[in-house]
Amino acid sequence: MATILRQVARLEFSGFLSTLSGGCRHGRPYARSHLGSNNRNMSTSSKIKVELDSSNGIAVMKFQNPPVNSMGLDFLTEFSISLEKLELDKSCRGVILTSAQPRIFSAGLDIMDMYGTGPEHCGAFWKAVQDMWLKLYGFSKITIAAINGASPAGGCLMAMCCDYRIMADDPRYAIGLNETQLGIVAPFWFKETMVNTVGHRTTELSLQMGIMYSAPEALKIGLVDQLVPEDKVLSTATNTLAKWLTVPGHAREISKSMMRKPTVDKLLANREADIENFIGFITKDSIQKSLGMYLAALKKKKV
Ligand code: CO8
Repeated sequence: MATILRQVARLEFSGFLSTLSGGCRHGRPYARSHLGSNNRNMSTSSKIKVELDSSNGIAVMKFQNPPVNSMGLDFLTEFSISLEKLELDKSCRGVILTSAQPRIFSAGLDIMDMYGTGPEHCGAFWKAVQDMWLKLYGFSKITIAAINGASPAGGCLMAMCCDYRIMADDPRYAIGLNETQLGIVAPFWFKETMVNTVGHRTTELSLQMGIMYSAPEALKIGLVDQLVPEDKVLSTATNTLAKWLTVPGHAREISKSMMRKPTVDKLLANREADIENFIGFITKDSIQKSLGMYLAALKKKKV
């Protein structure tokens, strides 16, 4: 555990250092890139590309973690650092999450981080999952998910944390919390994020059955807000964010916090217990067996 925490601390510190040194120009923490006069490339890693357009204050975080944008410990740590930087950057007014991988927004948490890795790694991993959720669900600026592909489990959670969801209008792409299909249980804060998005009854059905919804079904239950052709997902997200920016910022921000703070506070008050609970659950022989079977089926394309 100590080794992993040290690694995470190093990553955080190097992110902090790059904020200070990586081009602290005119009081702004990032260097201008070659991308064009309005775009600053703010990437802290190769797994997530971050570009901020200074003409409109809109940042795009593009997941580029092949093959399926699974969220392992490194990905999650880098995500949280990048988001924290955007929260602190006064020139950023809103963030769009999307994928650079074809057909996949994100395959969710990296199952390999939970399978056969032992309690220490699982604890550090779960803390990184909590960090991602706390930062994204509690993010004060506007967030839009531009869902351009499949989005199971953790991918769905990330999308639900955003203020608005635009999905590619393609029935082959599915989104949902499918944890029970893996023999695992979504924790209370996954559940509450979904309740806050689609309501109690739909969440109960979804969680018990581990339902993955096609894009049209997801629109019908309100899991996503809008479907557009795939090649319009990002431009629609940008236009939508620009519209949201016309609302007085302080009033929108307080309204967002009013809706979400009780859920955020609940996890903040129970972080350690939630980590212990996760470790105890995920390291059980029976749960490891379920994960192993799911992985084998995934590799044989039977999922
Ligand atoms: N983690 C690790 N590896 C993965 C994952 C994942 N989430 N998803 C896919 N992979 C691997 C596959 O095994 C495959 O590996 P290999 O090349 O070695 O065979 C490779 O990535 C490519 O996958 P596919 O061939 O399946 O790619 P496709 O383009 O055909 O399909 C999909 C992409 C639709 C994303 C498909 O891979 C899929 O459905 N993946 C499963 C996604 C899933 O079920 N995720 C759930 C993760 S659990 C989670 O996010 C929340 C857990 C909460 C824990 C609570 C416990 C208390």
